[in-house]
Order: sequence, then structure tokens, then C-alpha cells
Amino acid sequence: MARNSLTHYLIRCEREHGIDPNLRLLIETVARACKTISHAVGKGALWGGGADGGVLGSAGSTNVQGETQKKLDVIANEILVEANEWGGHLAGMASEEMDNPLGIPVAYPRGHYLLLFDPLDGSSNIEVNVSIGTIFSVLPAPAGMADDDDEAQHFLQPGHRQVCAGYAVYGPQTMLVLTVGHGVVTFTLDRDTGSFVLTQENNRVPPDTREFAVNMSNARHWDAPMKRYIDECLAGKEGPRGKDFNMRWIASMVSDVHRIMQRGGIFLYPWDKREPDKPGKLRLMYEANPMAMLIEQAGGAATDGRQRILDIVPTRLHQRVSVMIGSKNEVEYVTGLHAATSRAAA
Ligand code: AHM
Ligand code: MG
Repeated sequence: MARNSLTHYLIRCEREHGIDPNLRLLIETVARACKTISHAVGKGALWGGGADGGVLGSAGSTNVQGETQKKLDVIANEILVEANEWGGHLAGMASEEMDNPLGIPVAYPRGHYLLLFDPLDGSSNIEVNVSIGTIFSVLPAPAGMADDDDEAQHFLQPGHRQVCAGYAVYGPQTMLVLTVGHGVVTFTLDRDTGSFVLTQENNRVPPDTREFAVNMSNARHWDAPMKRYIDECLAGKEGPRGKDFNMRWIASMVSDVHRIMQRGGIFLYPWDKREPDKPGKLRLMYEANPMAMLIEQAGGAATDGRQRILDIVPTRLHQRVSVMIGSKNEVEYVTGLHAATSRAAA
């Protein structure tokens, strides 16, 4: 086993931090599934011999959130489920692409963890050959969870209970970015050997930034503090922030957060008034929570504009949330603007 492999890193975590060997085996299984997804993404129209456009195009179905599923959403979901259901490390799985949690088939042993994932994040980028990813989160299975129990309530734990969070980004390189609660590490997939090789240890997000990521086409629907924040950024040097800002938007949370993980920045997907009953577009349990754990572990911050994302007590598996995540001082600044508006209203 190479000294800079994923297995080597996780064994080090076992020895130095006492992480559970079963958690290591679970993470290795997820990583193997991500390699398979990476292979499918890389094949594109050639997957399966090129029949029916390979992995590209619509699956002709919708998920529980009413979104049209792409073929790759469904394929990536199947890859993750098949890889993880028989290993004996899980008590259940939940996914953006499945209405309800999936129990472990009786034929297989059950473990003590719950795995949640967004199998293919940034689906609108699939056809245009732009970076996409997989996001995952691991929670402990509650002590009282019975053997045949796959109820959603067991998954409804705040993000600070996560024991592992990670994402794979399928870009020019495939990378796996991971935390088991002891900092953030990055692995790059060596396509020759099929191994994830440790290429960056102790990832840190700079506390200050001049770069924001937001879908500006929604600006007219935002609430006052959000509008004010972006107006201040756009005012640049002459405005209250006294510095020019740059903007980036890839439309794949994995890719936008990965850029922030590398060089700082702030990613925002706020509540907007088009659907006032929905707190935002992104999902708490398998998008915001794992990204919040990773970014906090790298020294950044993540809020919904009012409170720390990792402290939100979920009430529904597919619940949505407003997301402001990235460089610590910038997240604190925009959260402060929201708090000031709430105080003024009170
Ligand atoms: P998905 O998980 O169905 O792909 O949707 C989530 C994605 C995020 O990755 C991205 O930040 C956002 O939706 C893009 O939204 P928009 O279409 O407004 O640009
Ligand atoms: Mg997503």
C-alpha cells in the first residue's frame, strides 16, 4: 500500500485520532463508487458502447423535489447504492434521488452508520462537459434504530453530528476532498493506477476574500440584506467595502465550493421570494451540511444568513436551506447584515 494513498491516510487517522475502522472501510467504499462515477462521467456519450447517448440526456423521470432526473443522476445513484448496501457498515442510506431512505437488505449485515448523498451535483453541467461532483455525509445511526428500520426520522440529526463529510469533483482531474473531523485533505485520482493519491493536506480557506459566487439572475427576488451585500460588493473600491470584488458561478456547488476551498471566496444560494415557503434551493442534509463541515474544518464558516448551518435541527429529509459559505470574515459580514435587518424589524 502506497504511503500517500487514501487507505494510508485513514489508517493514520485510526492510529492518531482513534477513528473507527468500520468508518474507514465505509469511506473506502464510497471512494470506490466515486471512481466508477468518474469513469462514467469521463466516457460521456461513449458509455455503454455509445447506445442512446451514453450517460448524457434525460432519464425521463422526476425526483421527490419535482426535478427532471438526468441519466447520470440515476446511474450515479445506483452506483453508490450498489457499492454500499452489502458492505456491513451501514444501517441506511438516503439520497437526493430517492424519495425515502433505503434500508439495508436483510441478506446483508447492518452497521452503525447512515450515509447521505447527492450522487451527481450540478446536473445542468452534464451535457456541456463542465465540472460536476458527488457530495456525501456520514452520520451515526441512533442507538435505538431497530434492525428493520429505515425511517427518515433517524436521519434528522443536526450537521454537527456528522462523523465524515466529503465530495468528489469530476473536473479536468477527479479529486476527493474529505474530512473525518481532523482537518481537510485532498486526494487526486491517478487514472493509471486507479488510486486516490494524497495531494494536499491541511486545506485552509483564507479568512478574507474579494470573490463571490452567486446566481445574479435571481437578484430581484432576494431580501433586503442579501441585496445590500451584493450591492456593496459591486460598488467595489468606491463603496463601503473599499475593495473590488470578482464574481464566479459554475452552477455546480461542488465546483464552486472546491474553488473556495483552494483560494477563498464566498458561495451564496439565499432564500428568495419566488417560493417564499421554501427556505432556499439547496438541500440541508446532503448538500449544505457536508459542505459546511468541510469548510468549517478548513477554517471557514457556513450559515443560512442567521445561524450556523451545522446547528440547524432538521425536520425533513429533503429540507432546503439558504446557504452562505466560505471565507470566515465574509460569511460573518453577510450574516451580520441579516442580523441587523432582523433587529431593526424587531
Ligand atoms: P442539483 O443537485 O440538482 O444539481 O442542484 C444543485 C445545484 C448546485 O450544484 C448549484 O450551485 C445550483 O444548483 C445551481 O443553481 P442555478 O441553476 O440557479 O444556477
Ligand atoms: Mg446538488
